[in-house]
Amino acid sequence: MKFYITTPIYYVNDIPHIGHAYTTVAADVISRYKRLCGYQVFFLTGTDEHGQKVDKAAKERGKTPREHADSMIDNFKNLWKKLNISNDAFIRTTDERHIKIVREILQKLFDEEKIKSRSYSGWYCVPDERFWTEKEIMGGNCPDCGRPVEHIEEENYFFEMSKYQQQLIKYIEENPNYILPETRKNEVLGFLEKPLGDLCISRPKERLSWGIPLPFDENYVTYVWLDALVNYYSATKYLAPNGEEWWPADQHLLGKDILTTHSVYWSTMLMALDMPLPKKIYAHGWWTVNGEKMSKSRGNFVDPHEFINKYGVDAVRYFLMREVPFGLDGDFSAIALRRRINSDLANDLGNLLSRTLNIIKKYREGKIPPEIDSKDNEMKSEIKGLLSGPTSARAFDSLMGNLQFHYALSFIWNIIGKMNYYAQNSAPWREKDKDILSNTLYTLAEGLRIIAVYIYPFMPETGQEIWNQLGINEKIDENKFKEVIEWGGLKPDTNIKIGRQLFPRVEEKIEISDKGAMAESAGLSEEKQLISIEEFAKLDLRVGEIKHAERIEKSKKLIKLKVDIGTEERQVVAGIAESYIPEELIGKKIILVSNLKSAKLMGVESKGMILAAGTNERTVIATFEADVKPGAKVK
Ligand code: ME8
Repeated sequence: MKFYITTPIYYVNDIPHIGHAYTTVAADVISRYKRLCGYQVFFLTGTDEHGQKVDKAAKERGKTPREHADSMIDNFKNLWKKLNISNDAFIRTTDERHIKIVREILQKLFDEEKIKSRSYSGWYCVPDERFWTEKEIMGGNCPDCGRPVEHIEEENYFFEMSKYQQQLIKYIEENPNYILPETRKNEVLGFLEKPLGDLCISRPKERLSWGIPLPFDENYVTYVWLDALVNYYSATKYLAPNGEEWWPADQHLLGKDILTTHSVYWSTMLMALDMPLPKKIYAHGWWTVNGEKMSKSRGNFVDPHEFINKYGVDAVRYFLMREVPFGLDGDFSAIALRRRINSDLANDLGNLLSRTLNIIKKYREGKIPPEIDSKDNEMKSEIKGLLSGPTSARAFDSLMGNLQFHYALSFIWNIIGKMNYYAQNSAPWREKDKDILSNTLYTLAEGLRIIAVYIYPFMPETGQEIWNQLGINEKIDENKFKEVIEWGGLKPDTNIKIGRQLFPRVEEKIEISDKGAMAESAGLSEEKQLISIEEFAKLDLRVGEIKHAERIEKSKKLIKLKVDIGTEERQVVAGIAESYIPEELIGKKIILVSNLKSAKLMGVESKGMILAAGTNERTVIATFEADVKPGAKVK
């Protein structure tokens, strides 16, 4: 079983930022998971080094483009190393062998009269390295990035892309998983409703010398995209393992910014070459900072090194995969990252491990106790059922196969939540019955062993550290996923090795060292922290009395409340089910934000929000010192 996955090859005009890290981490998660499932994986990343953009960056630094590219690639390689990226190869478009293959492909298309010369008049956007027609540009600017375009009039070579328009539409329609997510597929089909032009694939050397010369006319170099896209194929010829046939790729992973070039330019080129198309193209969403595009000139460039140095590599990997459903856009915020570290990593996962190991140390002399099945209970079988067995493996595999990282992690954290609840509620350390204590501790330790396997693709160091602390002297990645998630792998009598705290808690408030970008991204730059009294007055805060409370089925966190606010009874959904049982809420006087836009949570309408504060352990709702009437305004 083979699996070939690629990231885009990144331009070397600048250093990589969190957006580049995002795609690369996602590709790494899939690669690690596939390897665990027994696939032989070829995971390719690399750099795109030709073209006007890189040429310009080199000139600005007083270097030749080649010197500039050579000096930049370690920025990528070092970041991937620091992020524990397990790529099998790193391609550079300046590699001799890549250049040779690009030239062979161009020659073939030219010989078959699929590339022709004609005069060209149009507009070029340097940052996007894209041509646009007169009709497409907007007020002299690129319709995509909004920056000024250059007018170009010259004799050029064209790839007859238009001839493949109908074939491509048919292919996309017949292969519904070719372009994902579905919204992106529909965008591409929408784009293909308009006539597709031919693709200008050359630049005269006197205008741009930094590119691969056309084999049939050395006065021209090839358009950077044609060179770049071929990397996915050329790498299979000189960088892939075992000298086997690796084309077509199973998965191209990229950002939505370059979906057209991949789904239209690359697909039609492959059709013209009579080559198979990649099996899947997945375009993920875009990270912004405070709603704005990230760039050095805007000063909101998020440098992954800074966060890895502060919080550790796995916290950053986890945040990127957990915070935003893959496919959607997200806004990067340091505060959100810190919250995730404290809640999901320190509180949920970290506590579960330290709690389990410390009880084993105290009550079982640091040895994994045996499992005594006859004393099973409901909670235990639920944990067991969720973690191991073919149904769990299938459910997880389907989420991973559809790149639903966010949901895959929620699935695991839901189980971690249940295990923490189990640890707390069976209060094992107070239990007199030795068998029940052993049984509970075995369930927690064995559950953690399996959790470590599930999280390994996302957080390889953490997964392995959990195994080490459980006393397992094996490497997770030397096992097969389906076998290793079978219940019972942990041997009784194993000596545990309590080690470092997995995720120390971090300060959630804005830190002085946070750059402007991060503070702003949390919407809390100094200026923004202060509001006027008029702005405060916009909030309609009312005293409410809770009349009715019930848990929302299938939700761990939500409770549905009926709140009397004097004039009416409001339905409000609150995320407090882990801190309160519904009965104890009845009769409490709370503060309700009564003019909040209504929202649906797990399909239940909520009209307002009750105020509460979080401690390390629980969420506590705000109430009043003395009796106040429902409906009174809170000022
Ligand atoms: O386009 N949010 O290179 P590039 C999410 N060389 N992902 C982001 C991002 C952001 N803000 N910024 C960058 C090129 N990315 C070409 C590709 S491929 C044959 C040639 C990620 O350096 C995302 O994967 O501009 C995006 O598609 C890619 O980096 C663009 O990298």
